[in-house]
Amino acid sequence: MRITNVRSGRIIRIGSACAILVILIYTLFNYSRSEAVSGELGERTFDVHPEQYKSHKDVYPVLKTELGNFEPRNKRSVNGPGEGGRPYNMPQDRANDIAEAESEYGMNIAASDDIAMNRTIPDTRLDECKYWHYPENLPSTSVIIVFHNEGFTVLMRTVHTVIDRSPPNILHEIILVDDFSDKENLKENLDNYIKRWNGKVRLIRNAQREGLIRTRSRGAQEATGEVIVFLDAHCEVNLNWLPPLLAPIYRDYRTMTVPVIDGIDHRTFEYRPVYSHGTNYRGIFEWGMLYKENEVPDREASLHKHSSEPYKSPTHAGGLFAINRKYFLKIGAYDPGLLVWGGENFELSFKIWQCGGSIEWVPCSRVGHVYRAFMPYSFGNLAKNRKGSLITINYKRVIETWFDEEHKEYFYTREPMARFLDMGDISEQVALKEKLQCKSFGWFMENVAYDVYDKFPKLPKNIHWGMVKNKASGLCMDTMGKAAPSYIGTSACHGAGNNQLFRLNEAGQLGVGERCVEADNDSVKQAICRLGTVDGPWSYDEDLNQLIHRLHSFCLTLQPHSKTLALAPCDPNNTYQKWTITHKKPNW
Ligand code: LR7
Ligand code: MN
Repeated sequence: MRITNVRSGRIIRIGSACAILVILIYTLFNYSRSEAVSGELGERTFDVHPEQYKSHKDVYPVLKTELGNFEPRNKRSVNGPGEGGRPYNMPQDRANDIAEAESEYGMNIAASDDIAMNRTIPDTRLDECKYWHYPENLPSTSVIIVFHNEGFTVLMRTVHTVIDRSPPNILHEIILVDDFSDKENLKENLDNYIKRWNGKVRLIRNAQREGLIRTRSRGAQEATGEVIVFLDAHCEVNLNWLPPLLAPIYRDYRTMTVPVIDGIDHRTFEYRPVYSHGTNYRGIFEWGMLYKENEVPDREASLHKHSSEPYKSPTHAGGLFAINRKYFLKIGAYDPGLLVWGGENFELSFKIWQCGGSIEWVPCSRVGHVYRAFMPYSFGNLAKNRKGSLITINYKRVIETWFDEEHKEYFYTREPMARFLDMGDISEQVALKEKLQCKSFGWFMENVAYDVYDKFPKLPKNIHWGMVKNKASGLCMDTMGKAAPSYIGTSACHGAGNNQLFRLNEAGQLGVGERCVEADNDSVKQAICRLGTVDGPWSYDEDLNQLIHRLHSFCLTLQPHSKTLALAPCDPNNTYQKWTITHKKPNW
């Protein structure tokens, strides 16, 4: 098995929703056709052309030998900064501008400012995509873009590409929702700029900061199209991106669709595919609720004749998707108790799947997204009076609503601190789940997210968790905030955050976050845990307080002079080999 990290050109960003570990499993595709049609329509209170659900005639895209009905006929070839999606390397004398832009926006807005709004980008689709013909009368669409302090040209390029690359009769409107930005050029300047679109682009502004989750729900309320498409405020949609996204929704209003996301480099604005050509991935998760991607398993791939066809996915990254507006509102939009950023992608996914809908990824719809260097904004007042990680609070709300007891246990094993977090009141979410008669999480795991277990098996219980404190020195094991793989260090014990929070499980795995502690004679490292495994070499001697590496039969030792960690022959009298692993209920 090979593990590949994609996003930002094969870089993993751990600890954010963009921390995507793509797992390449080379599967043999079995081309046998079976129709993934939902025959039963359920309650229909929507204005989504009921007659089309009675017969499935004319609602399916058809692959022909002639160019697709929505394919652009004329292609441009232009020279200039960033044209063709090529990297734009700014001259050396602009180094200060670049540094300033990067630190203010997490991306090089100075480069974006030099690049044409309607620049050309490479067509990253499979060639086959050009030959699909879609139903002509696809549903009218509102594109919703929420933003907080985004770079002006990046935000406007998102709008320009949507206008330029969407069929005008299908694109009903673009709604920009300003989540209380304070940048000057996003005020009057923006009001004036969008006038060129004669009302097709609408701008609404929050009276206070709401966070992206509530802001999106507001956009959905305000929209008047039949389908809504959400985009982050730093995207470029690719050729003929919209019809393939709409076709599955037109067929069944309970299907949410997700484009395949390409990468736009935050420094050079190079536009490039994230996945290797022709391979399909889908969204999954690990038990700490970090978003992951996995090559589409055979069980799903074998249902499709063409690799350009949409396929089912357990979840999605969060930012870019299309959904029938009334359906989105009927299933409660997003849980309004979710705060600012994170976990909403899982909430919506579990809700859709468990309550009768489905999620499809659409290989012929491609949208570029700028992966930032870091998150440039704070959570502001929204994080006030919240103890502990806001994102983990969101995860807790989602898992307490949608998981069953067995799976909740895996989450708390992986994120033991989450037990102590105050998630607020979820009774309305639970009532909604009852009302919609949603299926169990077990059903979801067995029928939809079955590939999660292959990579992230059920977790054995923790024997001990918390700070790993050395008796002789009083120091604690510490990740030192470094990215894996790297050495594990030691520092004064504080137990705050996650850097000193280790877990030893029944199967001998010593973990910290999604990493595992690995050791040889002269070093102790953290590395991403081997996929598909939950065991490890460690055991804890309760009497001698030793952490024993069973493979080497050596003990974990703090080296007195360097304060670094190593393995050494076990010596019951050596207090540098004695460790306690303890946690306290946090003092919140
Ligand atoms: O308080 C805020 N208010 C906002 O309106 C914070 C952000 N925002 C806006 C922001 O301007 C942007 O347009 O919300 C949008 C998303 O914020 P980002 O771009 O900072 O998020 P992200 O790209 O780092 O994170 C991903 O996970 C988020 C979890 O809540 C959202 O779902 C993002 O939409 C999502 N992005 C994607 O899925 C794009 C693909 C990246 C990956 C993986
Ligand atoms: Mn984003």
